[in-house]
Amino acid sequence: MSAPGAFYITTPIYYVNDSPHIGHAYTTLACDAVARFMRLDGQRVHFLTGTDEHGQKVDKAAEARGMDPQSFTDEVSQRFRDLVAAMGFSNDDFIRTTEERHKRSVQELWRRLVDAGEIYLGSYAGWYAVRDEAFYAESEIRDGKAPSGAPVEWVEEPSYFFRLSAWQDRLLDWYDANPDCILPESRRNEVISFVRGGLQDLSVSRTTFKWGVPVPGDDDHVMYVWLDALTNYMSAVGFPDEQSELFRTFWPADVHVVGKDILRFHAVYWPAFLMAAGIEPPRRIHAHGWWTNEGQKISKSLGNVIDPYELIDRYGLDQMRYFLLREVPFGNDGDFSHAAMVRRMNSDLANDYGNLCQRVLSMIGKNCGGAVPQPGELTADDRELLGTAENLIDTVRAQMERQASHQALESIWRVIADANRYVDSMAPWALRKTDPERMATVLYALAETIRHLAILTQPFMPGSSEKILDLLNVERRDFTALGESGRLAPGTTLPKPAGVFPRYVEPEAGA
Ligand code: ME8
Repeated sequence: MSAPGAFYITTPIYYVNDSPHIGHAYTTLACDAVARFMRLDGQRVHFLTGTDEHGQKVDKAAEARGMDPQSFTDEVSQRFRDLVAAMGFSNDDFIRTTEERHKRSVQELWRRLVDAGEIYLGSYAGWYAVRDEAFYAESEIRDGKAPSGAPVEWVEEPSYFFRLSAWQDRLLDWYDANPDCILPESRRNEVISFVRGGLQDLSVSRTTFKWGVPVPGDDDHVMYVWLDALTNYMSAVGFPDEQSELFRTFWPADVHVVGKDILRFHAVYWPAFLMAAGIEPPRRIHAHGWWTNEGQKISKSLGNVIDPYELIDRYGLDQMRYFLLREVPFGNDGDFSHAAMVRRMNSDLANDYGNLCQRVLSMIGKNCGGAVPQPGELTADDRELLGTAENLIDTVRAQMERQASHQALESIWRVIADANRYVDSMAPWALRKTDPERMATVLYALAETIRHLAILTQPFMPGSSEKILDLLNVERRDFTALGESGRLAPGTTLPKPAGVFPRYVEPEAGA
């Protein structure tokens, strides 16, 4: 993996044939939560996203708009950058495959593959799906379509080939030696059985259009867009300068997060290219599932594409982030529905987390002079709640090491439920008159629990967590502040409490 203490995570680079939608936002969000978590946990993180700008699909989209491909890609790539800003993503870099640093890197990879005898000139005659930018064997074509449903066209042209067929056993050995290199397990099994079924040499250049990186020494060919695109993960950390600090620190990548549609490219072709060039393959490829909209496949022709900006406007950024990360086990398919979104927003956020913070902070505001209360001796119940909050990091860390944000959130919400039960059973409002010292202890234990919760929810809901930590006047917010070392100091003045998670209320009809 990256050097000790370093962590490199990537999203796919998105095609610039179209505007970003919820699927793109989701993949980058999944990475953002992990990247933020690792930073708070003291790792040096490199989080990369970007755009895939070459190939026939983008070329055709530019042509359809009557634009030259470079101006077209400049325009559409900017929309992906705008989404990064709107979603508050914390990526450290944004790569475009039309940048010089990338062209230099992919041409060097090509030369190394040629030097290693892994590329030869031949000619291709077969099916190609522009929508998938993928070659398909005759046996894969059903009713004139690719297995993905994409239309195919017959292509015959001179082509360079990569000797993929020679890599079958070494790929199988690699999967075998690295049980977690493809997640989830069900997808790993699919990849292994695909490779066991035998591999064909792969066409890695095209001659019928020009929009790509030229093949070194043969300008008639541009490189196959997937060889070009996959290499972005290395270009961004300085390849071919393998002695650079960036490359030595971050290569091989710890995890490439991808949608299930592009797993084969990442889990078969990419490690084969790298091993063939004598470069270490990535540590993990984690494939997530597909979002549908109110039960329907998302597609432009159905007109049901979900615009991330609309979700942010309607529900709020952190609410949307929470929903996407919590609703679906990472790796599974998931459905977006308004009803499910509102349920999560009102029940998990407003009722469970929001209400806990609101109750505790307003009781402190009213009954403790607006300052962190001075606790008395802790009872077994108090210690149990605090212990649960303090130990939460161990559980969540193990879950985040497997990119399982949904599990991490479930674990955090179990502690929120514990804390709410504790409030109900301790009834601090009743202690106010009968035993104010005990009330102060209970509110202190709760404030400390909320401090832990808010530190841990930062990767998922950065803005709201920040507000809660502000309300507790907490300065140190990384994970070293968890436990005793960051304890709230009794007597610290707190700002006036304010609600953090509003309830969703349906707009009045006609409003
Ligand atoms: O494939 N649900 O780019 P792309 C979940 N350029 N995720 C979705 C989704 C949905 N309905 N729709 C899209 C490419 N995605 C290549 C990648 S990488 C070297 C090159 C997400 O613009 C998901 O992550 O078609 C999927 O893998 C990605 O968008 C495909 O983006």
